[in-house]
Amino acid sequence: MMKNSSKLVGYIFEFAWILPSVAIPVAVITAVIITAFAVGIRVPDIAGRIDPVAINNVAPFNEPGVRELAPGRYEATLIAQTFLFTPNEIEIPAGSDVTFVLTSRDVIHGFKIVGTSVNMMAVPGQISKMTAHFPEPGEYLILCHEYCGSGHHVMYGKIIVK
Ligand SMILES: [Cu+2]
Repeated sequence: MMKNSSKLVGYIFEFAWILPSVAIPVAVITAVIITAFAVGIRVPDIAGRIDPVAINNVAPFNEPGVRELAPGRYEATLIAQTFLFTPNEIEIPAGSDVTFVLTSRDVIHGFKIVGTSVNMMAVPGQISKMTAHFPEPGEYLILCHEYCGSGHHVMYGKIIVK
């Protein structure tokens, strides 16, 4: 009798450890699935490679700015360099989907649009791409969030949604 009850306590303690070791990974995987599919948080695509020295001659970076692809769909091409974005102000109509195509001319920069899920790295030699929806009119701040030198704190831009 005594032997059996101590065995039972042993099982309970073992279960108390097994349960979180299964429940914690399940909770983490569930959180990843929810953020990926329900909340729309995405890892930015690596959309291609580019020679950082030849940016001025390679489309679409030879003409940075906003292009209309279809009604309500736009592509914004931006170049990051110390210490500015080109262009540093973008205007789009409310309700549009904008795909940001980004690269860096010199060092690694960040590209964060405050208030949206857009958060990319601008890496020399790499093209980054991410799409965001802008349902409401307003102004959105673009920030470089990767320390890039002495003028990093003045590296920002603006998206005006009309
Ligand atoms: Cu910076």
